Amino acid sequence: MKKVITYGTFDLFHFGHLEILRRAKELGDYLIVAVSTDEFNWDDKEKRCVYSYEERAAIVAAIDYVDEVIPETSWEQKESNVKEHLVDVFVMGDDWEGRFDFLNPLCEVVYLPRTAGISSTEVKTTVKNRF
Ligand code: C2G
Repeated sequence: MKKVITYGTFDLFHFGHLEILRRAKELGDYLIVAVSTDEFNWDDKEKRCVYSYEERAAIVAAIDYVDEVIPETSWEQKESNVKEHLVDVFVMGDDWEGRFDFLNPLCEVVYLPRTAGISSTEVKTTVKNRF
């Protein structure tokens, strides 16, 4: 079984998130998604989410492409995750190009093109301006 992993906040889940999960799953048979916790988002990414970790994780877990959801609590957990879960492929959007190449000896590292024209920030702006 070829195992794939990817990481993200997945707040205000949108088509760009769906597309990265779809393409990540195409690279293997089993997709693990690490969803960043509220504490990690606030302490390390200075991101304040609309939805809580529990809500974001539940939405991601409900996606057909996703086989397992784990919490992302630190930047440093990726190497241990890859080892513990026997991951074959590490996937991120290409806004992260090069940032995780250090994982190369452990697994294949793939950066996929972001879906243009959508982001959680743009969703917030659209909702604010349009409604
Ligand atoms: N993404 C995408 N297209 C978009 C928006 C996002 O392909 N239009 C991808 C991102 O490149 C990322 C994933 O969707 O791979 C999740 O994006 P975010 O929820 O914004 O996550 P991020 O803040 O990038 O956190 O340790 C890594 C971090 O947890 C990633």
